[in-house]
Amino acid sequence: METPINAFCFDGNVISCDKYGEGHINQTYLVVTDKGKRYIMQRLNSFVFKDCHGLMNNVSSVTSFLSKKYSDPRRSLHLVPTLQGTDWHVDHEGYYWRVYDFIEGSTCLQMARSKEDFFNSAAAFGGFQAALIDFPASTLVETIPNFHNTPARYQQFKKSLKENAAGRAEEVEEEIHFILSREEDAVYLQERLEKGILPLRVTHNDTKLNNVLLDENTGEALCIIDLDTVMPGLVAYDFGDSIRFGASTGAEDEKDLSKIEMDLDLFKAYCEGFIPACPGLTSEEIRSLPYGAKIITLENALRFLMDYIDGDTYYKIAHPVQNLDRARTQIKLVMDMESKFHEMQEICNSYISL
Ligand code: ADP
Ligand code: GN1
Ligand code: MG
Repeated sequence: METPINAFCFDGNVISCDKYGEGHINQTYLVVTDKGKRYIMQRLNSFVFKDCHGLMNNVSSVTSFLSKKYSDPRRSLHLVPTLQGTDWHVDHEGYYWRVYDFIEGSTCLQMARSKEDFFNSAAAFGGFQAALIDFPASTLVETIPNFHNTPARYQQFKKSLKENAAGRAEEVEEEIHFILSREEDAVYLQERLEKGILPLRVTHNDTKLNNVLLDENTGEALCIIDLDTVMPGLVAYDFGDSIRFGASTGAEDEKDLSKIEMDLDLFKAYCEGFIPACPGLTSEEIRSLPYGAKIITLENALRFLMDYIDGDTYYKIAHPVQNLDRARTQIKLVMDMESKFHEMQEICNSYISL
């Protein structure tokens, strides 16, 4: 793929530009110059994001809002301008490109090394909520409509089953059955949102552990990254997605399902970091957190399985059954969360002040 390195104001001459990171969506490159400066350059996935212009407006306003709140430049993402002075570049094929300063001295984890790592990531995601509490939410476009509307995901899933585009549905009947058997459970959050019981906040919506950078020396969280899905949402989904990914005892695509569990100690550590850092959570919001964990895990199981059935059109894959492997870990996690649900509720509810 041709990369538009001449479009951006890099400090020095570019000496390398290589694929980088573990994200499932965008094409990410590490750019290095002869002055030793490093950058993250990304081509947005226009299949996933239909309104890249609106998305970049969101990212541009959120990053400039956050950079005013933090004196340390490593605490927020910083967009590098193009030679024209814009925050992004559109190439001749219509693809959107952006460049961030590389956050030096940071580390990005695929799995927590300790409870402290997970606690630190939780405090950072809670702090992200706090930092955006006065952000003008109405200026944000919805970069993926109904992104975490789980009942709407079920409708998409059923459509995919009917179309069976890659002819794989017969092969995964057991997994399909599991997803369909939990359809009623999936409405809990959306229903409470529609009834006005749960409020919308400006949320991140993709709170995986690898979307936060930690200080490589102290392990403290430095910066929340991957702001493509920052939009109004429910706090339970942000909480839940972190649990889904970071409290799992195995990788998202682990083939050996006996290695997959939701670790209650990690769950507890996340609550300790996240709940106190989140400003003004209502009792209903706190009560909704364990549901967030289960429902977003179910939603991810559905989305991975749907992509497998569709023929792998959405997520990047490294081998032909990776989406199915991912769906299976998520199903195992949902079952494990169901068996631990009462304990999860007790831990969360202990934060409700009487
Ligand atoms: P995707 O949407 O595909 O997940 P991300 O924006 O999360 O893309 O970026 C992919 C990876 O690139 C991250 O997981 C992280 O390792 C790295 N990364 C992204 N931005 C930066 C940055 N500013 N500094 C250092 N590493 C970064
Ligand atoms: C994608 O971009 P990345 O890899 O951080 C996806 C999330 C999924 C996640 C599963 C825009 O996140 O919704 O939960 O993969 N992002 C988008 O790992 O669809
Ligand atoms: Mg990411």
